Amino acid sequence: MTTVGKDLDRLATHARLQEMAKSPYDLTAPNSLTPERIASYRCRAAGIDLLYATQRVDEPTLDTLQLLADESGVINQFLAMKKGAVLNRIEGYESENRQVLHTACRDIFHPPAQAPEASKQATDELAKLRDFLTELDDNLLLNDKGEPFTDMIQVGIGGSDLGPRALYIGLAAHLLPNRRVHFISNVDPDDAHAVLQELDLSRTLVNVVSKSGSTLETLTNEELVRTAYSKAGLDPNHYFLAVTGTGSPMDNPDRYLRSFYMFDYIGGRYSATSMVGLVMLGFAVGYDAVIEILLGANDMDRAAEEPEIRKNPALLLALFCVWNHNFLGSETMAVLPYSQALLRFPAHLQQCEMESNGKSISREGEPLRYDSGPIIWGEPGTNGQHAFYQLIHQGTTIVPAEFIGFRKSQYSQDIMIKETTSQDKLLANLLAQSLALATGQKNDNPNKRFSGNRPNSIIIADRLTPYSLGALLALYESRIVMQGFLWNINSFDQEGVQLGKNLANRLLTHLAGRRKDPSYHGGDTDLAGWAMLKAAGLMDDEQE
Ligand code: G6Q
Repeated sequence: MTTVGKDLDRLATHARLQEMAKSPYDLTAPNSLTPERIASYRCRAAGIDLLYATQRVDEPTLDTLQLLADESGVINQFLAMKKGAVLNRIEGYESENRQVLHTACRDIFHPPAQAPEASKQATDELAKLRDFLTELDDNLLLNDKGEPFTDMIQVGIGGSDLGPRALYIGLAAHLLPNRRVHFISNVDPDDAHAVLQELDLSRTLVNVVSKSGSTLETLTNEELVRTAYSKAGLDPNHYFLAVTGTGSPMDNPDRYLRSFYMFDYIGGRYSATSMVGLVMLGFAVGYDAVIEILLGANDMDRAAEEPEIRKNPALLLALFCVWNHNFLGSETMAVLPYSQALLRFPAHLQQCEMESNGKSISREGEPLRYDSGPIIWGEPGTNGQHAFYQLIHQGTTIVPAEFIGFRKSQYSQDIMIKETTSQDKLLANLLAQSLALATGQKNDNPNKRFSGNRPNSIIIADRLTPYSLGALLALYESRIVMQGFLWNINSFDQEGVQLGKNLANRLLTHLAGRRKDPSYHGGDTDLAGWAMLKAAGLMDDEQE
């Protein structure tokens, strides 16, 4: 089953939106943000509210965005994806040619599953995980000295690190007693050293996560950590777990205490709800919390099937991105969580969005005639307010923003000062920023003038919990793939990272060659690479 899309600029609605973009809704006009508008420009799914009165849209724009969604068949493509269509492909060219079934990992609550085989594989892995966690909880699985494990190191990079790490930090308030997780991702040896030096290795499990089982950074770090265990007199095979693709070079259960699997049809950056994230999260927050994450994600996945844009937050967010980016001309987008626990969520979204949608050819291999994915960036508020918000408010570039907040704090440990809690202060700031960006401020002094009309949305839920975090993750995953459908690009491969990897390997060949044989000269075959090594001072004896 394959699904072919249509280029954005070949849709009839494209020209209509271009026309509308000449005079978008003016948020600075008197009475533009009426209480009725604020109350009604709101959409809810899986416990998450999306407030969008501060976007530059009105009823005619929304109606036309609805037509755009219908005409591009975005929801049909989303449904096809969930049922196992081969969407990771470029028509007529060599490509990964795979299904895209991360949603199947959580389609386990409402049988029959949409992609039954994939959901069955997810359920089987979950059962293995539950057994493993029960052994740990019941002290049936102990270290060589008969003590329980208290720590875990996750070794992985990219999709095998960012999403899982963002979720772990997001759920630190839910940690089981005496459980902590640490991450080693960078091949920078200092990253590993900093983690290893503070741990009692004898009570630490190591979860090596690599779908391909062949990633340089991860394999290097695995060896580094294995060496540390051996030096400490510990047998690494009694401490190391693997999460990998079936048949990968890491699929070697003899080397690991346990092996868990993820599958070809789950892309790295979409893999946080596969074993890539769940083994570590199960250790940290327990199996029940893992199920809650999956439930939240599945509820949002189901809500994302809704064809009416006003009832589908993922689709609305995707359409606002296209509206702001392709029609109103913004180049970047800020994700601004008003929650310290979401510290690494923007970093995860950066990968998810930019690796997925940083493309310049269509699914037919043709150069795009319009922009695809924006640059994504962000930091938690209110800290960001004291850093880069100046540019968002008064800079020459318009940065559409997405604020994320929660009505209640995670720990409920708060202080009342001047009749308001810290949580009140946090949320008042979030709402104030949204209003300030939208409405701006007139002033005779140009230095104190705010132009306004800076579009933004608010995503708000009751509290950051395993359920709401699962729903939030799925909200973003779905909006990112929907944007890809609207742009008619393949959001599921990442050929753009290959060239740098290949060149790094070539440079490593030179370094190794020189280390083995001082007369080795790589400049014969690689003038530029060799010259770069010399200029950087990595070929000391060749310095002029
Ligand atoms: C994500 C990418 C990439 C990948 C890493 C790690 O979609 O494919 O970030 O996750 O390169 O790959 P492995 O899991 O195979 O080590």
